[in-house]
Amino acid sequence: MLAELMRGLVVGLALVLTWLGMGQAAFAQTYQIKMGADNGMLAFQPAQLTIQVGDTVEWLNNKLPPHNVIFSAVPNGDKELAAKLSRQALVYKVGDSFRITFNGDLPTGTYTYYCTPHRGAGMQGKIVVQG
Ligand SMILES: [Cu+2]
Repeated sequence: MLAELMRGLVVGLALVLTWLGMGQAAFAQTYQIKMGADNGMLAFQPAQLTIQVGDTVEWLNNKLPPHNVIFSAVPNGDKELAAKLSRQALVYKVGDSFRITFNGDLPTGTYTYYCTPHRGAGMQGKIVVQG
């Protein structure tokens, strides 16, 4: 009797955890950052973004190319990760995009990045990933 009750509890708990996991996936969002603002400024738009673990960021080549995304700082000062996430290649074609999903493999915290050709013009951005 007790064993059956325990088994029922375990199955129930597993179902709830599965449901929670599915819920998280269902609520994961994709955010778009325009490279080159709509108003013609050499900027990422939005320049600052706060997301949750599991969310995806898409950089869209919007205006005034070429652009790229070089991570200058990532959580824990992980230079290897910064290099891995960076998109060195300049994006020339308007409408092209690339994405990064900030899943559980990537640490929470602050990611800062810039665009090489327009760094002097202040084209930089910040993403805060919350757990
Ligand atoms: Cu740029």
